[in-house]
Amino acid sequence: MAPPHRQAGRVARFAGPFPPLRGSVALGVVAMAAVAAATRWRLLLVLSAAGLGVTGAPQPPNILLLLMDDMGWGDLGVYGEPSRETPNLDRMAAEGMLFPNFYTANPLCSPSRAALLTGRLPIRSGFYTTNGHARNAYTPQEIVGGIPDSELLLPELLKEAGYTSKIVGKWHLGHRPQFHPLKHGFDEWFGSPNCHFGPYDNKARPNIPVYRDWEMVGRFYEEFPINLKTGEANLTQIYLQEALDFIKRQQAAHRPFFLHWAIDATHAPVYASRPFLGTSQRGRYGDAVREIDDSVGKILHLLRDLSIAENTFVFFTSDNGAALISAPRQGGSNGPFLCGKQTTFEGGMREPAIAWWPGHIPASQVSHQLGSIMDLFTTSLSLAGLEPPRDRAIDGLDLLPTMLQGRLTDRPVFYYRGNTLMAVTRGQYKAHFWTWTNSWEEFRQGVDFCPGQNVSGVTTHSQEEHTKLPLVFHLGRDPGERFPLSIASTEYLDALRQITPVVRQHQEALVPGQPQLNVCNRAVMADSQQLHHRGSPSVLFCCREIMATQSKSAHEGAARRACAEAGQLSLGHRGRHL
Ligand SMILES: [Ca+2]
Repeated sequence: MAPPHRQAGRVARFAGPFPPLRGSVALGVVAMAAVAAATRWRLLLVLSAAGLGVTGAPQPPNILLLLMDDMGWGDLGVYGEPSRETPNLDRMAAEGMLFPNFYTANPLCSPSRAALLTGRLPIRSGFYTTNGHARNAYTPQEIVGGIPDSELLLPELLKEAGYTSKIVGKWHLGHRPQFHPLKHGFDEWFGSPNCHFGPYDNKARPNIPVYRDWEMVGRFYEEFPINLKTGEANLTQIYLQEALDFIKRQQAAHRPFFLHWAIDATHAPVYASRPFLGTSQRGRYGDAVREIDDSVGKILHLLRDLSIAENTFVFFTSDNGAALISAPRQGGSNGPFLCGKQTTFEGGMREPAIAWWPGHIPASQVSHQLGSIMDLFTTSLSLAGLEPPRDRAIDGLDLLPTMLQGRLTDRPVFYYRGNTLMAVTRGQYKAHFWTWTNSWEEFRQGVDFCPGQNVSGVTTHSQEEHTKLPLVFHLGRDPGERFPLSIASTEYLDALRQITPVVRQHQEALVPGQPQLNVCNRAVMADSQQLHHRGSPSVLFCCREIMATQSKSAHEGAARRACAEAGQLSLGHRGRHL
């Protein structure tokens, strides 16, 4: 018998027609037709599943999630980028629905990707670290954690409705064999487990591998060259072909598909192929965006050519805000928003977002729904006629009523760094309980998450606690978070009255997952073989932490000896300066 979560996940839903439209003339007939169609195939799915002999049931819609890497809210023409170099994405928005208030779940790659595929805040799935307050974490090569088996990923659940799933591009949910995407529901993979940093010397640290399904087919900077000097790499073209081939094959086989196109040309070091290099007014970063835009145009064109556009739901967004530490040469734009990647200001968390499903989502709509990357999980299940698992907290909303009927749902947005709840938005009000950009130490070395944007008392370089008197901003009037409301104002008190109970409820119910992204896993560090990356900052950090503890556990003792053997720390003062 299937375990309970499987049973919960496989329930095909027939919820009856959506409730009547609420007075939106613009949405009228098209939305009604979409609702009717969605309802019809759900009914057929249920009848079919119940063995009532229904044959030839229409397929649930294909799902195509286009996830960008470090692309900012302000990088598309439709979001106001002055060069207007994204005609295909702008057209996609004109044919679909734009979400100006759409958020990721963490301002860093790994946790936000885990959130998309699980529908859960990273604090629940374990995609955080306990190594330091408010510390963001991800999965570089030496992190041994990854997506736990206990998490249910979107492709695993979609399998129950007959979907074939492929991920193209960056996985970033763990590089060890047990975390491989094909062990977590994907049927196919072409891409890498990590960022395309490098080149490395291939001795102490190998270049990042590239996989086709189970097989490693090469490495970045070797079989898959990236020229750091010129910015030339053919990767976006390869990822485009992977997408087009997959779509054609699934269409020919009449199978519903889920394609997660998680490409990374806009993550530093940014790259583009030769025909796009030097073509943007924005420099190399713009070249990368132009190639992505062109590729999205080709993908949507293929869907039309194959006559499956009306049966394919497409959503475009990014995993976190633009990396301003690399801007303007290697990083994008967060438009009017404060700071960028790594921070819980709007620039780190608010993302470009476009939904496209011709004949269903009415064209040229702007939705002010507060949306989240985690909604893509729940919405995709809804499209497949599935319900989210009932045995765990799910943070994603089903956005279909928003997209098909224009309905708005009141919901908070939680902004985490690591395991620290930094801020919460409800409606137009955002309350910061902690402010922090990066440490003074880093800042003095030239690392700046908010270049040219310092706001006194807001973009702080020490961790400032405001849990008793949060900093509150009205994001409608002040999207750049520059003018905190006066704590003596009625508006401030009203805003807190709305937000405080939401925070209390969230924190009381929260059950954090086992942290997966600690750089300092004692059991692993005890193995001196694991210290082969001994020059890396995370190993140095871990050794320093191990040496500072007094624990007498076996793992701890072995880890201490391994660190000492690796020559990282000689029990003396050197560690304090690492
Ligand atoms: Ca990213």
